[in-house]
Amino acid sequence: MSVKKGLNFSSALRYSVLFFVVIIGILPAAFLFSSCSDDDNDDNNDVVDRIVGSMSIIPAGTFSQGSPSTEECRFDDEAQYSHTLTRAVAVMETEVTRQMWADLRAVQSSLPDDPTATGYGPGMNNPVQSITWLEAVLFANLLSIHNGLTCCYYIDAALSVPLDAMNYETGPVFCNFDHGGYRLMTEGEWEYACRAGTTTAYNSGHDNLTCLGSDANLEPLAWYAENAHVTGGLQTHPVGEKLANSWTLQDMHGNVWEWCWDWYLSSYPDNSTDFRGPETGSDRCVRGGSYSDEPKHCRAASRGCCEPLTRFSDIGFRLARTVQ
Ligand SMILES: [Ca+2]
Repeated sequence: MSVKKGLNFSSALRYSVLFFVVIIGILPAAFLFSSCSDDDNDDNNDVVDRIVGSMSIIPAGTFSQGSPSTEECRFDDEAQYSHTLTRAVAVMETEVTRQMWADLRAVQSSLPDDPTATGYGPGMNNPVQSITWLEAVLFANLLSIHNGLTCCYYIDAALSVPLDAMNYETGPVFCNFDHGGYRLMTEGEWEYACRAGTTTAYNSGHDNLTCLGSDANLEPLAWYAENAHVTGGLQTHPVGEKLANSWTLQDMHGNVWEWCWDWYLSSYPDNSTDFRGPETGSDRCVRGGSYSDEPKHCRAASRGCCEPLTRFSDIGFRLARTVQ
């Protein structure tokens, strides 16, 4: 037989204490998830984000950015230099998908509609595309807010006014790379993450066999112009279907070009540390090639650039976080 106990004074006192403990715990948490300027969860070493999925920790290191002079169909803006990256970053294993966009919008209603031109990739697991650079950094800040992380993007040089849905199209954008929130990678970080220690044209350890047309060395790694046909023409494909590099990153070659932080500069610096591009410019860099590109544009060293407000169906993005 069970006995249902009444609530005596002692129990009421305990429940009252419990109530206030819960309230005191909830209020700061609620504030944390609505602000862009709180402390980062530095002790949160999770590599699976609730919105954007698995992230791989990419260690600091030094590598040769660019392509060797012997690489086939390279371009003049790829001259190699030694680049040291002093910060470890967590990098999304895939490009941002339409489902990720929808999931963030469900909890951050100021995020604009998914800009994807669905005629070039309708599936929810296909990458977001036709996105402007400014929309990409807005997504990053809103994801930081959702996860209680300090935002990286600001609209003032003093880094005091966070970029948000009301101001993201108004002016210059500044990045605090010391903050732990989500951000685009620099070009150097992107190529370092793509190569995963390789020095070849592709991150599998193989060079390209051709500049145009079908390339058997690219086929396992990328959706590109020779294999991305579906009924109706060339399209993006669901993320994560091609082989990962040794740092578990997929679709670094092909599917969609990925926005990076840097303003484009046609020449690299001499040996550099944490190079982040020029202070100003007209075009932001994109990397990796896309479903509509030939093999030469899908090489690890290949560089592209577009104006920040450009919308092309072959440009998407992936995010990273400074973790050390
Ligand atoms: Ca890609």
